[in-house]
This record gives sequence, structure tokens and C-alpha cells, in this order.
Amino acid sequence: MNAPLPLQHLLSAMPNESLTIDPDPQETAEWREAFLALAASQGPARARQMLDELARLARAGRIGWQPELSTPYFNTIAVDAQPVFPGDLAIEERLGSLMRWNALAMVVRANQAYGELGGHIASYASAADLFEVGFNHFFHARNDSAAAPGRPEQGSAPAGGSAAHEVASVGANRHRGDLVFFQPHSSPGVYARAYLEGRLAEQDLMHFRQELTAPAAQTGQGARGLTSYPHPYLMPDFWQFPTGSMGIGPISSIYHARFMRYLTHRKLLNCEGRKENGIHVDKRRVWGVFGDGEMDEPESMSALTLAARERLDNLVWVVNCNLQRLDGPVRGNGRIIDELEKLFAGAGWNVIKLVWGSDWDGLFARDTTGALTRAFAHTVDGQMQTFAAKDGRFNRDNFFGQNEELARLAQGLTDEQIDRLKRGGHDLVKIHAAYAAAAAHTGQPTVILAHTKKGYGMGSGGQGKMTTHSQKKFDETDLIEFRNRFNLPLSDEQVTSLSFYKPAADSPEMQYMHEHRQRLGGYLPKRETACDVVPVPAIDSYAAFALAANGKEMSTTMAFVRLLGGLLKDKALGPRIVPIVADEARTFGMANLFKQIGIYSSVGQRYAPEDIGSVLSYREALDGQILEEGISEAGAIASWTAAATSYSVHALAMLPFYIYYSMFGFQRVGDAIWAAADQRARGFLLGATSGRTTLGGEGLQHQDGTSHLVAATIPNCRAYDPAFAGEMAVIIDHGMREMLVEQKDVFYYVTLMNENYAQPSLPAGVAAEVIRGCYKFNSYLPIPDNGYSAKTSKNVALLGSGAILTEVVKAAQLLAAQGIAAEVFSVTSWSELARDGQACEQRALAGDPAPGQPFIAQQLQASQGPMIAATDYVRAVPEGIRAFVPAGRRYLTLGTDGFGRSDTRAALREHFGVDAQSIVRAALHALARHG
Ligand SMILES: Cc1ncc(C[n+]2csc(CCOP(=O)(O)OP(=O)(O)O)c2C)c(N)n1
Repeated sequence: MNAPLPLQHLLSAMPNESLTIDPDPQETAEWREAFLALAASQGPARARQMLDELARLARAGRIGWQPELSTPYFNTIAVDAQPVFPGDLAIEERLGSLMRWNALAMVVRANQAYGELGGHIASYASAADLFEVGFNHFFHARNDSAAAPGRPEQGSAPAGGSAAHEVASVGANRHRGDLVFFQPHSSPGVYARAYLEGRLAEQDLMHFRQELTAPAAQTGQGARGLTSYPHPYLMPDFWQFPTGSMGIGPISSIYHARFMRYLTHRKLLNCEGRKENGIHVDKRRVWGVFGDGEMDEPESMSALTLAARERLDNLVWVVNCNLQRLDGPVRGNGRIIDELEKLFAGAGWNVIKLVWGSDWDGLFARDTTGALTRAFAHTVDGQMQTFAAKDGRFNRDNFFGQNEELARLAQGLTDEQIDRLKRGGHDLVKIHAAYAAAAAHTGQPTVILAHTKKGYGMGSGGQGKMTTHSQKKFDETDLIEFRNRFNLPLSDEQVTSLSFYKPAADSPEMQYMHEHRQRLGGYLPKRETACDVVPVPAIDSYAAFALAANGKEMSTTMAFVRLLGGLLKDKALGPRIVPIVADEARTFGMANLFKQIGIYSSVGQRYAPEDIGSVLSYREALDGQILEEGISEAGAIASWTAAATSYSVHALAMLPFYIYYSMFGFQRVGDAIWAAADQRARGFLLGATSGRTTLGGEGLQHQDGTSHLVAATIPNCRAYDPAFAGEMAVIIDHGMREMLVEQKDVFYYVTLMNENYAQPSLPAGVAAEVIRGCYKFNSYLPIPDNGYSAKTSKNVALLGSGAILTEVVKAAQLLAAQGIAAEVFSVTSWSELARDGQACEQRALAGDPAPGQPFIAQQLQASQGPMIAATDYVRAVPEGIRAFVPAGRRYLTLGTDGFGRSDTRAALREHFGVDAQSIVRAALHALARHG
């Protein structure tokens, strides 16, 4: 895994503290010499073999020795193992400097105009070289269209690449692109590149973080506002992956890489390297550039072992170790690179440390005693940050001045040269070597731990400063210093006026930049949406049992699983379905699917399952369809997001159904769902065992009473709480058509219950009303036998959703028995009703003379008397429609606010006041007050 180090570093690295009490130094020296002689004469492979053998002996003898997972603070790739840099260093450095400048100018200008806009410079300053090497040499754009990759239409990019590059791009024609996750606070740098590439105009840059005031938002034309961070929702033709919320990018990148394997293994889309018609098509990779602070997020870490277990060698992470986060150092008193090295190596990743730049090579070569190794070994990151923030003189005195050996190493260097000694993540040659090694590595995911400086080149005011994360004000001196530092071809006037700079179209820089992107298939980031229409079968062909249930008893979960089984059998749609579970398939009665469609496993099934003879046998298979994610809701939702965005990322529409305990959805991984919404996900989330009282004995932590509240806040999420199988079928059918046929960017949240009850057939003609959120289920008139007359009776309208509708129906019957006429409305979606009402209101406020009447008002119009709404969710859910129910009538809501309890459904419903008796009481109370 790690390339060999020069021998003197091995020598210096080996002594450790235990040797200070070495009882037999002579013997120790003999062993060391023997080992070094072996390595020198027979090479590293033989040396490793010998170490393995010794380790085996130590283990067998219970010696209690543990190998260290960390290596010295050096580059993993030895100088003589570096490939020749395949580009023009000078041009790439000039280009990089221009990106840095334009990014800086964009942020500073925005803040000069409006101090409140914010923005970041320091993160990109540290990541710029990491990005640029990727852009120039590694990040492959999608290029699977018939046409060769063209130049961007917008801007003034020159036409035509060299003949050699045209040929190269033909070879790249069928590549569907790498997936690149950009560190969010570095977005200005990505915009700066798109500007040089001609994909964004100067006017666009002038509207960084001004999405609403930009002309495009006002008039639909002209400059558009650039989003703060990568937000596909807001720049749908540009950003692919939202990364603004720390941790979501990392975990998402792993599941995307795994999903590409899934598509390959299921023979839906080959993402591996291969020959096609005699042309080599490169393997598609996922590249993720993330922050070292971001690695603290549980989501960042939680799927590392999955990536290793799945041998995801299509995944490369570049961790930008600038040693700082927002407030201060990531590990002031330790070394984050060492810590991450151990962590990733322990998880089974290939680790490439990219610590020092090329100008350190000479120092290491001259350091025959290992003084540098020893110095780094006791330099913690907080100190390293101080070295970054101070000048060459300080570094000479305080780092190289630590002892004679170090001082001697620095003797030939001026203070300025010391100041400019590069960290690995700022050295294009070293970065290229690391990326090339990562791309060539097989059998494991790779992480590159790139040592950088936060605010690199931002001068005395920014580089390495504790406050640099949010620095966006530069005075004239700082700007001139920056110009000089990066040799920018700008006059003082251009600098102080923060002019954007773009070289002439025929300049070597621009030619070079375009040619390199042409070779890699075009420009990125770029989000595309064209994909095939997947036909959805007629609803009767798979859901007749639910539509005409005829009073059959079942739960809506059972009905859903049966419906899913039917859909999976459809020839066109079936293969596109991705059932996802987080270790709860048996809870939801899905075990029958194990055998029918198999559980995806990248290695098939290497064991005879205990239940092999059973029809429900646990079957893992290479082409298995179910994604069984184990107990990781964060993983399962990332997996769902990968499938739900396949239509865009892979131009292959897939339809994920992730079914889970509803409590562990929006509450547990709400932010990940929000990110999926940003990414315009299309798919179904099924919140099963839902409702605070419908899931009986499980108690407080399991009983969900809030998911619909949160779901309602996500604009492209359509949330439904159907009571009956027929309603559920209509909703799923409609959702599939919206997503697969009409290709709308929506996803559906549907709650399912585990309570068995008689399922009525869906009344004819109500399907459209089910989708809009409410239909009249039935009327319950006073029973004449009891001496009541319909004419003289009082009236109520009862609304209910999900399993509580059964309580509402019982209540209606009880009321009828007491001489009160009750009309029952099944509310399938409180949030859709509320949105419809809000839309009417908005139209009215906008002066529309015919804003329309809210749908819920229309539905309730013909009913009379007070309206009582009951759900298994907190009252705020039915409260959402209060403003839109018919005026002048009492509207009373019943819900399940408070903590859940373990008990029977009946006891729970009584406790929360959502049982039939409570509904009756509420109706009588309302009638008493308002008659
Ligand atoms: C979930 C989440 N929590 C907090 C933040 C606020 N935040 C933005 S950047 C940042 C520090 C990032 O540090 P690091 O990952 O080291 O990146 P750097 O900018 O230093 O390169 C924080 C805490 C966020 N964006 N997302």
C-alpha cells in the first residue's frame, strides 16, 4: 500500500520510546541492520514478507504486539515513484492563480456591495490546487451523447481544439462522467473556473449570493444569481451534488459509488472500465473533496467500512487537511492527518498521505539523520497552523531553529524560500502523483490526506489565521500583496477595483484549459436531466386487490408489500425498482421478496443459508435487487438518494422505495432528506409502523407523531397518510406517473400502518380527490329506529387520516346512534390541502380576481356543523388547514402531542384523545357551543 521510504527515514522512524530503555542496544542494532540489508538487497516486497512472518510468530506466541497504523509524517509516494507530470506546470499555475483571483474578487465584491451576504475565500484558497489537478487531468465529464463535446455556448471561449484532442474526445464518447463532490465553501473557485471556461458570464459572478435580485430571477433573462454552496435545486443545470451540510457529501459519495456497482452488477448500466467497439471506456469514479473538520461528522465516518467491504475502488476521497475548521484548529493538540490515516487504514482504505511539496524533497534527501522526522513527530497541528500564519523568518527561527541539524538544513534557503516551502496539497506534481496512484489502485477505496494551508496566499491578514474562515474583506495593501504573490497580470487599478480577469481566447492558458477539458469529455460540474420514460403499468394490473378490497382485512403495509410484489413483476418497470430496507424487511412482511428478487451482494452468497429449504429463504445474489442496508438509516437514505437521482446522474431512471420505521425517517435523517430534495430526488419514502398510537407496545422512542409535520416543510415532497389500501394504491400509481412518465422532480412520503382492519373498496371516481388530499368517505345519518329524524338532527363533519380514520368512522356511528348526522371525510394529505389553500391565498394576495376556492373548502362546503379533525400525529398537522376550511364553523383538532407510551392501541388512543369516544366528546362539545 505505502511506497518505500528512503532508508535514512526508516532509520530515523524506527526508534521509539521503548528503545530509551533498550536492555541490549547491540542486539537491537544487529536486528535493524539485518532488516535494512534485506530491504536494500531484496526490495520492499521481501521486506514486507519478512515482517509478516515476524508478525505471525509474534501473534502465535501471544507476544502482545500490535502494528502501528500510522506512518511517519511523509508523503506516501516516494519521489522516485512519482510519474512524470503530464502537463505544463507554468500554465497550470497561471490558470490556478486566475481562479484564485476571480474567486476572491467575486466574494469581496459581493460583500462590498452588501455586507450581509457572506461568502468564503479561505477554504478555496486551500483547495484550489486540489481542484485544478482534478479539472485538468482526472475529473471526467459526461459525454455519452452522439455529438462530440462542444464548447460552451455562453461566453467568449474560442472554438476548436487540436486534432489530437478531437481524437481523444472520440475515445471518451461513451463515458457517462465521474461524480465530483466539491467542498461547499469552495464554490467560488468552481464558479471562477466556469467563468474562464465561458459557462458563466462576468455578470453572473457579479451576482454571487444574490439569487433573488439577479436579473434572471426578476425577468427570466440575463445574469443569474450564483448559489452560496452547491445547490442543484437552485442551479439545476450546474451543480449535481449538494454538500453544504457537513457530512452529507461524504456519506452520499460512498453510496453513489456503491450504487454504480449495483447498476453494473444488475447489468443495467456498466460503470466499470471496459472496451466498447474497440475503444477503451474508462471506469467511472466518484471523487469527493471534503474538509478535515468535516470528518468529525458521524455521517462522514459511518460508511467507511462499507466502502472497504464493497471494495469500492471507484471511490477517491481527497481530504483537504488545512488543519483548520471554522473556529480554530481541527486537532490543535494532535495531528489530524495521523488520526485520519489510522482511522481510514483501520477501516480498510488505501491511504495516500500527501504531506509535503516538491521543494521539501531536497531537504529530506539532505536530512541524513532523520531530524525532520523527529521534528514533525512532536509538532502538533496547532503549532503547524502557527507556522502557516507566520513568515519565513519566524519559521527559520522556530521550526528550523529547534536544533543544529534542522538549522543546517535551512542554511541555503532565504526567508522567502522558507516561507514558500509548499505543503503537499499545494504542489501540482505531488497532487497529480497522488491522484494517479488513487485512480490506478484496485480493490480498495482510496483516501488522499492532502496537507494544505487554510487561506493559502491570503497574506498576513488571512493565511493560517484563526479567523480566516469567514474573512472576506481585503484592503488595498492585501489585494496588491495577493496580486504580487500569485504574479497576476493585473494593474494596480484592476486590483483595487476588483476587476475580473479572463485571458484572451487565443492565449496559451485558455487554449490549454479548453483542450484539457475536451480530453476529459467536456465541462463540469454539469447537471443533466434527460432520461428515458419508464412506462407505468395500468393500476388494475397490479393493485386490483387494493382498489376492490371488499372489506378484506389487512394493514396498509401488507397491501403495499403485495402491490410492490406486483410492480416488480412488470417487465419494463420491475427492473427499475430499488427496494431499500434498513434491517426491517421482516417487520414489514417483506421476507417473501428475499427469494423472489434477491438481496444485492457484490460477492453473491458464500454460505448456505440456515433456511435454505424455505420459500422465504434469505437469498443474497450479485444481481439481487433489494438493498439491505443494515442498521444505518443514514446509509439507507444515502442509498435511496443515489437511486432517486439516477435519472440525472446516470441518465437512467430508477425508482427507489425505501421502507422504514417512520420515526427513524424525518426525525432521524431529516437533513439528509432535505439534501435529497435539493438534489431533486424522485422516489418513494414509506414511513411504516407509523402513527403514535397505531404502533402499540413499542413506546416513546418508536412512535412517530411528527413525520408529517416535517415532510410538509419540504417543497418537493408530497406527503400522504392514507387510511385504506385503495387510497394508497392510487397515490403510488400517481406518484410513479409523475416521476417516471411526466418526469417531475417530486418525491413521495407515504405512511403505512401495521394495524389490520377491514379495507373498503375505493369508491368510484374519487382517485383525483385522493391525490388532492380529501374525499367524502361516507355519511352516517341518525338511525330512525332510535326515534331520530334526519331532518331535525344536528350535523357534524368528521375528518380523519391514516388508521385514525377507523376511529372517526366509529365515532360517526356512535353520533348517529345519538341522533347526530355525521359526514366522514378521509383526508389523505393534510399538507397537500394546506399547500392548495396557500396557493389560493397567494393568488388572492397577488390581486388575481379569480384566485379559486381552497379544495378543502370545496370538499366541506356541502357538509354542516362543526368540523372535527383527528390524526395519529401532533395537532399541528391538521391545524395546517385551519385557514382554509369553510368560514363561520368551529374547527376542532385532535392529535397525539406529547411522548408516546408502551400500551395497547386502545389504551394509547384513549390516552391521547384520538379514539372514537374522544372524537364523539369533541363533536358534542362543539355542537353544545355552536349548535
Ligand atoms: C452540518 C453542518 N454543521 C455546521 C456547518 C457550519 N460550517 C460550515 S464550514 C464549517 C467548518 C468546515 O471546516 P472544514 O471541513 O475543515 O473545511 P475548511 O473550510 O476548513 O476547508 C462549519 C462548521 C455546516 N455547514 N454543516
